[in-house]
Amino acid sequence: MDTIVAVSTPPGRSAIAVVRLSGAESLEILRALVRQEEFAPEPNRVVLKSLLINDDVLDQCLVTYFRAPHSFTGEDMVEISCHGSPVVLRQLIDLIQSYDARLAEPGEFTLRSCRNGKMNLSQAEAIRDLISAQTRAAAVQATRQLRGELAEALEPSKHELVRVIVVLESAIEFVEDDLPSVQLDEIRKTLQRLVVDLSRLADTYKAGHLLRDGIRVAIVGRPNVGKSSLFNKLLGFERAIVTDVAGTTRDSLTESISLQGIPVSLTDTAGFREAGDKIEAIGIERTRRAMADADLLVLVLDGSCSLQDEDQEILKAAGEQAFVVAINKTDLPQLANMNDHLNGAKVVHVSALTDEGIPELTAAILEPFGSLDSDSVGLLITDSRHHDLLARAKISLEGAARSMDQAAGEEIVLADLHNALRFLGAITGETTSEQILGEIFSTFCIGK
Ligand SMILES: Nc1nc2c(ncn2[C@@H]2O[C@H](COP(=O)(O)OP(=O)(O)OP(=O)(O)O)[C@@H](O)[C@H]2O)c(=O)[nH]1
Ligand SMILES: [Mg+2]
Repeated sequence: MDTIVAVSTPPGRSAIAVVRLSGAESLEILRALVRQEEFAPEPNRVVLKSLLINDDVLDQCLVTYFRAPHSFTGEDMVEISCHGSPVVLRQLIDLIQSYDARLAEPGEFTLRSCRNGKMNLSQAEAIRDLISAQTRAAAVQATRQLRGELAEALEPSKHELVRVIVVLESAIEFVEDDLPSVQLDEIRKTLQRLVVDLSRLADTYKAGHLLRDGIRVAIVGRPNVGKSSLFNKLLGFERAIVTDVAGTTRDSLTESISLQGIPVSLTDTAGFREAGDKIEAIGIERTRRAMADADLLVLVLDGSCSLQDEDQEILKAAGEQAFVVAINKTDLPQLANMNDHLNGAKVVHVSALTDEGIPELTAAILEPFGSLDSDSVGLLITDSRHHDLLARAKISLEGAARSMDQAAGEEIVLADLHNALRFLGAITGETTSEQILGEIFSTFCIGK
């Protein structure tokens, strides 16, 4: 394997930046950098060294040597913690490249770690997810996957599947007659159980992907009902302008927040009405777009006024989309009959002025997505690739069960069972092709 190098810390100026090297030449390159041919650092021990460039000191750094196989990648590695100066880093990377190392591809350190059996593919993906986690709950799930929980959860199913395959394979090889019906029944039951187990795991994706990717929520309603006031309340600071002038918000505003550990991208929109001028018309067009993009709408009504045509319009525009109705301004005298027009939609009464009902609004926003309190939920499938492979494994198992019911030959049943095993193996990377591996690791950043 050639030796690779990358800056593993983010670009920009910082107190410290870390440069990583991995590959057989790592130690030789370190020796060249410190200009000591005999330099024999103790593995895993940090030492202070001056790195030299054209006889000048480039920087004083802490360097650590990790000897194969006891390193992140399983290869010889060197980590250099230098000062986080883009000028130093540029020169250092150029210098290292002149000593027989090349720039690492995205995710290449982790890819090597997988190839050398230091971690499986789902663990490598967990590193990526942990780094990009937006909330604590998402980070908790990534850490669980990093510890190998997903691979562990799949192990019993894979084990059972292999057992069934062995029975059927040996039936073809050695048994003259068909398998006895008791044994066939047992296999059928095992397949059913596997389908149930894999479905249960696959179903956690509904919640799991929200934890990773978050949900998009748009606050909509006619002008002056208090959309921006509620937006600011949910955000926890005065982001949007609030006035008593109808049509205050002209453009959509989006901010990221965490609601009980779920990343939420929250959008405040321009009030929905017949546009008064060109700017407002564009704003309202953007409201329509935000509505179409949202996973959930918070439809705001003013509880102190009767329902108006514009309110009906927005209810109609919401159409089939998931929405929660927030009847705002409960601190003012309320008109009683509003619920009659809402066809049983989920309704919460709130006041952006007094904070009444804000926790209920938060709960109503999250309700359609299930409870995801990070400490009480089990392992969740968060990655669409894993979900897809589980679904495919399940389909193959169902196919195998059907073939058995139709008394098809063992070969036909086995083809589906082998497919199922391959799909499960691809989750942890045992049966993942080089091309797919390349695609997965290209989603990593450089230096990881
Ligand atoms: N009494 C009372 N007034 C509120 C409440 N929420 C908002 N308001 C007032 O209603 C007016 C409109 O509030 P905004 O938050 O700007 O309303 P909006 O829906 O964003 O309006 P546009 O941006 O024009 O579409 C302001 O004067 C707010 O102070 C509430 O819960 N109670
Ligand atoms: Mg507004």
